[in-house]
Amino acid sequence: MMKFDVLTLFPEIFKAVMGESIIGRAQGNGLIEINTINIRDFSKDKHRKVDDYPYGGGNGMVMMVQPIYDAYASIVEKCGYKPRVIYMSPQGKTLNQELARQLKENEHLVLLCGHYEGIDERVIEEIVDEEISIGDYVVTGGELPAMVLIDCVSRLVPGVLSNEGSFSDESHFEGLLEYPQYTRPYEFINRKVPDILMSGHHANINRWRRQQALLRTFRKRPDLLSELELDKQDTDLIGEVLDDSEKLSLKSIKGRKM
Ligand code: 4H6
Repeated sequence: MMKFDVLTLFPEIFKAVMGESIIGRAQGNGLIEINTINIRDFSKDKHRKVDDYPYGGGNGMVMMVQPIYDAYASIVEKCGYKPRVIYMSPQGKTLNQELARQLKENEHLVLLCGHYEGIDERVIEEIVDEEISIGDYVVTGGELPAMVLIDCVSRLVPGVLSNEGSFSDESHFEGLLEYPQYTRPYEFINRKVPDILMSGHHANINRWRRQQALLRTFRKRPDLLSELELDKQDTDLIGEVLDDSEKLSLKSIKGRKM
């Protein structure tokens, strides 16, 4: 069981989005738990105010220390220890599959979602252990990034994906992109499924899939390929399907960080 507590002004978004599909089922199965804590419930203001004007002037509003700190303290009080707190922010370390694997090792994570122009720096200093970004762009609140992180980490929790180990085979496993997938019908607007997949020869199919994964990664994301050590088998495999100029370019990225 992995537990996520989310500090947010918009708890309903989480209930709606994370209540569906694989993540919804994982919650139902007790494999993960996602609790939302409405920061506004901890406002001491009669109008439930949680933001104020920035000291020094400037545009927008800043989320106040007190409601966030008290919301966090309510979690600590309930669980009896200080769980790891992650602040979703454009200034954080970029989330990738490697970081997701590390995060999965935590039994309990608290995700802090900012809004407006962000949060008073002092609450970040006081409670935040790690700042994480989902990529180099800005969205209006930390909620969507938090949901991306929860989804990405939860699918690594054993049992969450019905087909156990199906994630080990795919996408960023070993740093390669996924091979192409096909299902019925066999023919669609003159495009047939590759013969090899119809052959029933599983060794050849696995070899072809590996070749396609290498080829796609080389063509679409050469930056990922340059992070990997290709052994001779893989180099020969992709070499079968590259033209001469691609072979040269593969040589130039191999063993060199781009
Ligand atoms: C913290 C600080 C995360 C959170 C500022 C959050 C992108 C990511 C936010 C802000 C986020 C990411 C508030 C600054 C709106 C811009 C919420 N955006 N912003 N890349 N936004 O993970 O104005």
